[in-house]
Amino acid sequence: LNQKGCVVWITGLSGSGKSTLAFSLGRELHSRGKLSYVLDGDNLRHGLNKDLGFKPEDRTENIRRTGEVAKLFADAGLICVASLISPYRRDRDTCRAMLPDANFIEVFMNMPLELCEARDPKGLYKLARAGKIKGFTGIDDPYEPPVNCEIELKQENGICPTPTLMAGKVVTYLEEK
Ligand code: GGZ
Repeated sequence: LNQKGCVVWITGLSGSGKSTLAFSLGRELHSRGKLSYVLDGDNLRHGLNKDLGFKPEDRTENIRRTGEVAKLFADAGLICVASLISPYRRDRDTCRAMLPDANFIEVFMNMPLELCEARDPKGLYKLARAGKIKGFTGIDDPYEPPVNCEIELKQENGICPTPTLMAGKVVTYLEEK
């Protein structure tokens, strides 16, 4: 295995396309013979992090644990793709600090709230607007956008790039580094 491990950390609002990008990236890397593993926030909350909710201290612990596991995968030589809202800048920086700086690639899914809310794949924004979910990111809980991310993905001329195109941008970045 001729491959150096790293962590690709995807942050953004619910419905911004983090999981879709993460799994698309996983497939793209696989097709190039690269070993990767996806740690998806929503999935981890069914297992490793099932004891955690969405209070700020729970999110912080969710991100810390996931960062530690991502570091283990990177140590093992894999490209670990983590997709979590990870709304607080300090928590993301905690994960960054666990690795040599070049091995932590922060990817910002910079999609407008209106787009995420219009997609609303699980109807959670609707519930949050109705006050049935409290502390929902972007509605009544903050999202702090990165100031130091390695890659920013956003709409171009009002159109969201396809997951394949976005995954390609990340792969290009990884290849160049
Ligand atoms: C944000 C919430 C909430 C609240 C449930 N706020 O888009 P989804 O549905 O499928 O994925 C979201 C997931 C967020 O988990 P993370 O581990 O990524 O969050 S964090 O990094 O902030 O710890 C969303 C769903 O859980 N969800 N309640 N209140 N998202």
